[in-house]
Amino acid sequence: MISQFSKKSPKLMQSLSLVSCRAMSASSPSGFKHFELKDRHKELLTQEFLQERAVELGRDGFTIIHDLYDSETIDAVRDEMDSIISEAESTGLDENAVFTTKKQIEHLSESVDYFLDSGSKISFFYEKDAFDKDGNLVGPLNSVLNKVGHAMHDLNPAFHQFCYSNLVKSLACNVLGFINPCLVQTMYIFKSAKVGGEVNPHQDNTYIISNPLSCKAIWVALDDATKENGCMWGIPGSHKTTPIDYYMKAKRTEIKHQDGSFSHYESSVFYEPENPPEYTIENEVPLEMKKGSIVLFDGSFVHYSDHNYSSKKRHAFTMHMVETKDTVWSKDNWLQRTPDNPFRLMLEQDP
Ligand SMILES: O=C(O)CCC(=O)C(=O)O
Ligand SMILES: [Fe+2]
Repeated sequence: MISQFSKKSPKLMQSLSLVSCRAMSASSPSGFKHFELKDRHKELLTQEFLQERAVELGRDGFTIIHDLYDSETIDAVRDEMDSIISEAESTGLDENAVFTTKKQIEHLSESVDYFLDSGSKISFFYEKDAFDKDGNLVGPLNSVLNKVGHAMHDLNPAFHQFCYSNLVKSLACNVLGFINPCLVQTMYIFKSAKVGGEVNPHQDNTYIISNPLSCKAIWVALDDATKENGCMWGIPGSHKTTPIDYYMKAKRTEIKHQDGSFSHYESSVFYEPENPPEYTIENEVPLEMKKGSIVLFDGSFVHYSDHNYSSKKRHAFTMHMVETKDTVWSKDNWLQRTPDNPFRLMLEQDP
C-alpha cells in the first residue's frame, strides 16, 4: 500500500498508522479488537468464538461460520445487485459493457483494458455459455453473468454499508488477523443454473499480490451452496504446504485524458511462470453452506468450484483484503485504482 499511496495521497499515507484503528476499536492485551456488534452477533461472536475461528483458520486455511447473516440481510444484497443490473440495462451503459450479443462482448468485455479498468469500477463479466449458436444471450442478464466486480464496496452505498460494517471489521481483525486491512476487491459471483462455469484450483495470493503476501478472503453464501449447484471445495492445510510460486501480473502504460479519465496502451495480463502449477487435489472437502453462512480463508488456501449443471443458482459475494501495515502493494498487480477512487483503509470507513 505504502508505495502506491506515497506520491498520490499524503492524507492516506498519514493514516497508515495504527492511531486510526485505536480510535475505532479497543484492543485488548491479547490483540483482540473490540467492535460494537448488533443483536445476535453480539452473542454469537464472542471473543472466545472468534479466537477459535482464528486458530482453525491458521490450522486448516479456512473456517466456516454458519448462519451468520439473516435472510433479510442476504436478500437485500441480492436485491441491490438486481438494481445495479436493471439500471445498467435500462441506461444501456456502454462503459459498463452491458451487451446482448457475443460480438459486442468480444469487442470490449473480453479486452485487457476492460478487465484492468474493472479494479476501480462496477464491471460485468459473462459466462462462456451465455450465448446461443447465433450469438444471442440465452437468458436475462442475471442468469448469464459470471460475476460483477471489483469495486462496488467503494462505489455503491449498499455494498459499502455491507462491507464496512463492524461485523466485517471484527472478522477481518479478530479472525483473519489483520492489523490495518484494506478491502481491495469485491466480487458478486453468480454461478447461475446450468451455465455457471467451473473455477479451477487456485490460491488467491496468485492474483492479489502484496509484499509480503497477505491476501485473505470472506466468502458469503447468498444461496444454499451444495455439491449439486457448485459449492466451493478446498484442501485443508494446503495454505501451509503449497508455496506460491505462480503469479498473475499486469503491465500497463496509462494515458491521462483532459477530462481526467485514463486509458491504457500496451497493456497486457500475463502469468509468471507461464504455466500454472499442478495442484494435487486430495483430501478435498466440500464447503457446503446455507444461505447466510460464510467461509473465511487464507490467500494460500487451495480452493475451486465445479460447473453448476443443476437448476439452482449459487450466488455468492466475496471480499478480498490485504494488510497495509508494513506491506507494499505490488505495482505488478492487475488490480489498481484510479486517483478518483483510491483504495481505502477498512477501519477508517463508516458503515
Ligand atoms: O465462488 C467460487 O466458486 C470461487 C470464488 C473464489 O475463488 C474466491 O472468492 O476467491
Ligand atoms: Fe479464489
